[in-house]
Amino acid sequence: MTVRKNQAHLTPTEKRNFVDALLELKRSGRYDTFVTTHNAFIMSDTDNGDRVGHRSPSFLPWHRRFLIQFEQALQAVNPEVALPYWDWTVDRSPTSSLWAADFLGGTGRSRDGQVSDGAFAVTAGKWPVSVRVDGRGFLRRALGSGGQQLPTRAEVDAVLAMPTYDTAPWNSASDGFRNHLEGWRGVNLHNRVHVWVGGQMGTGVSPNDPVFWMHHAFIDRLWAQWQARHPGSTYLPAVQTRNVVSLNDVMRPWNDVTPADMLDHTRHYTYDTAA
Ligand SMILES: [Cu+2]
Repeated sequence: MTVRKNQAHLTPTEKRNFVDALLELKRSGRYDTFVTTHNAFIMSDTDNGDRVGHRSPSFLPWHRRFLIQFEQALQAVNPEVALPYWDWTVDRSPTSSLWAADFLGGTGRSRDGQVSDGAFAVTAGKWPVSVRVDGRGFLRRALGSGGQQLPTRAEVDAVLAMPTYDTAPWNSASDGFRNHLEGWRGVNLHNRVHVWVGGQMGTGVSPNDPVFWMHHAFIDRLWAQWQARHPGSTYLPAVQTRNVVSLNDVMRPWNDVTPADMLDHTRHYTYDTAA
């Protein structure tokens, strides 16, 4: 059974296995297919039109399915690997071990944002950024440079306390748990973390940065925590609704999975701790 652990608690061997599996997916070309898929949905998900991956109720089940598929690709390289999660309410500094050279490498240099240490630095030769929205083919970051802080535990708890999963109009204007977690409304959790990392993480090709998976694994864990806190609440909308994925509609691009299928993560993996 796959157990997703807090990245801060990984052993040196677990870190190396994770990094090596990422590099192998990159080398084989498989990694970039995930970046391409994510960007296609970022480009097509709109507030007043069809929306599946983002700014809609299916943001959470869509990313859960996307991460499961990615984790399965990693496990085809090394069955020991599971996706770690990054609790950015605790590990909230550019000096966290997450950003050390033996794991993801650090922030970008001031001149052009280029990450210059660790396995994902372009100078290490194994992490070309090929699926891109500008001319720069190297991994970039600007950790915390926008002046914003990462969300606090208190801010997370206030969002976890919201009892309603999502509300009409089911987009970036909605009230409810999903949109506050996604960050278009309120204190801003998920979106703010993308901006805090900067570089490709602030764009539609955000999966170019391996921290994407750890950020989304933590968002996914917060969804599981919300479910545990609100056992009487469930995914909404439950009935068919124009332009959005209701409980029993299939989701693109897989077309064989519904939000209902994604509600119980324990069929696929567990977390190291429940809370
Ligand atoms: Cu995201």
